[in-house]
Amino acid sequence: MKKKLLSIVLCVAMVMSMATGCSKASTQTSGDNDKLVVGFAQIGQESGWRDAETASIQFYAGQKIDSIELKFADAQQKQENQIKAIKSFIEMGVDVIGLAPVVETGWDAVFTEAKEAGIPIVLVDRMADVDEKLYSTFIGSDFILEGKNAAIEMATLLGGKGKIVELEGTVGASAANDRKKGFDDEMAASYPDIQILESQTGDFTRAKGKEVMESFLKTYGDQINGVYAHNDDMMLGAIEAIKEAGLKPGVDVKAVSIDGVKGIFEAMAAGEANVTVECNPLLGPQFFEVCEKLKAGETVDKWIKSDEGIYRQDTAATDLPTRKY
Ligand code: GYE
Repeated sequence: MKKKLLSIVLCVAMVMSMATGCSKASTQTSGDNDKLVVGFAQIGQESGWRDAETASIQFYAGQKIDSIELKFADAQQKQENQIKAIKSFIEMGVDVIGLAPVVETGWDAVFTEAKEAGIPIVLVDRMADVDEKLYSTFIGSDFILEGKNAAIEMATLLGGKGKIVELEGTVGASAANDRKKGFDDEMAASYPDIQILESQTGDFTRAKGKEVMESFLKTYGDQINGVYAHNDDMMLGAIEAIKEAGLKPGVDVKAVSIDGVKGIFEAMAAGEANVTVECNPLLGPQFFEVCEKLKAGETVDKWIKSDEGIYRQDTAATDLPTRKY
């Protein structure tokens, strides 16, 4: 209950800061100078995963209030808001800009502005399709591998044969493009008897995931043997739709998704989902470590990969208490 109240207060605060434009990003500061000043342009609050990432970043900065000043902007899933936020960070003269790019393309101009101002850009959790010289590093996952692993898990659940539907993430997002590529390519290459009936975006949200699954169920009914979702939130929505259609998620319709949020572990423990391929959102410590290095003029690896596992129904109940997000 307390948590809910806190998130409502946070939402209101974020919406208020957006209402006056992204240049009014929220700031965690104690008023000292000589700190590491970081601007972070977050995507929004579309999923439990993203809330966990935001919390990780804000918590880390909050713990180091004497040495870190964090300017945080929530773009409500709009690229134009992220661009505005980056421009305002450039104007403020921050040391480093962190960005989780909502979509892959369209960043060249604003990244060039940052480069000309001498401010390094750190891509966090999603990639941008720009020249390597325009950003310092990407901290995040191998989405193609996640998609491939999801395909192998689905094929195992179906015994190599069946019909499935796919719920894609946000159109144009690297996490959606590559999770689709990894999954579809692996299916085409290794599992000729599994047919992808249809694939549509659910925008990484639970509500959209449910809505799209409802329409898949209307079209294909009990022909659907499995659903692959690019994130757990969409799967949680799809599970509701499957139940409302009188089918058993996890049994009649196998469920494989990506992220590893608590909600999907609960669903797996209840037998309503089968597998989640982990994607780590707790990137705060790594992010600020990289920012410190960049401020000190050190070079960093171009891709700092996350270490991730695969979790299945059989261990979900014992795994659940150990999950951090
Ligand atoms: O999987 C999804 C989120 O970019 C890796 O974005 C991230 C994805 C994550 O909304 O749940």
